[in-house]
Parts: sequence; structure tokens; C-alpha cells
Amino acid sequence: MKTIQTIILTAAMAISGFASAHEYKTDSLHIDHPWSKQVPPTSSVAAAFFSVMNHGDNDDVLLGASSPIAEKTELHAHIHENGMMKMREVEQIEIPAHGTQMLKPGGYHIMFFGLNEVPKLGDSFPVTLNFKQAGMVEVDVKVEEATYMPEGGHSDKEMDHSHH
Ligand SMILES: [Cu+2]
Repeated sequence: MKTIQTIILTAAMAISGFASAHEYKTDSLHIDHPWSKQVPPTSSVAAAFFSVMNHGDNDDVLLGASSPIAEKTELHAHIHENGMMKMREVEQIEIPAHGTQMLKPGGYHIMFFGLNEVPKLGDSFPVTLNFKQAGMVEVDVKVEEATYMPEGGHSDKEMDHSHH
């Protein structure tokens, strides 16, 4: 009996494509695969990314985030300034009605400062997202390799080449 269960589980994972994919849904929001880029064990900062779809008729806004792994959590954007990429804190991230907002390397992201523990590759850590309309949404952020790029993140391909 145990063998059969194992086979069924394996098949289900194969069908879903990525065993590590995970998603969260509220009435109107669909948050896909929150992930964090692996950082060195001595790092005091980390960042998290995900895509969020708004299936509702009203705009929503990400107002903030918090996590027990960090002393401080900020919403960040990357901006180009004099040919340099710089990070800057933003007060909120818009999620337009019937639209998708991508948090990804080189764009919007959630930034963790003063890490209490440095998340390791394959680990997950909890983050609470605070949306204006949807309210508090708890997600698990999965730590991926530094080279990881989610599907739909193709606009970063040029940047990616510069690292090699
Ligand atoms: Cu940042």
C-alpha cells in the first residue's frame, strides 16, 4: 500500500511541473512562488520576490511586510541613475485591478535588514504581507540559488549575462 501511495505522490509532483512551486490565494489576489535569493552565511541582508495577480475589480496596494527572520523589512525599488542601479525604499507597491505586479531582481523587491538567521538554500521562512484591500497574507518564502529566475522574468536576461 505504501508503494502505491508513493507512486501517486510522485506522479502528482511530475504533473505540477515544479515540486517546489507554491502559491497563495485571497479573494482577489494570487501570489505565486515567493522566493529569496541565496545569500552568503555572513550576510545581514536578503531580498524576496514573487508575482502577484489581481483578479479583482479594485486596485490593491502592498503597504508593507514583516518577517521574524529580520529586524527590519522594507519595500524597495531599483532605479537607474547615471548608469548605476540603485535601490530605494518605496512606501507602497501598486497591484492594479486585473493586472500583475512582478517583484523580481532588478525591480521591486522586499528587503530584509538585520537578519536574525541567514536562510539557507532550500529553506523557507515566513513573511507577512500587508495589503490595503486583501489585508494580511502569510506566505512562505523559499530560498533559491543565486542564478534562479522565475518564469516570466525574461526581461532580466540581459542583466543575467553580465554576471557570467
Ligand atoms: Cu533592496
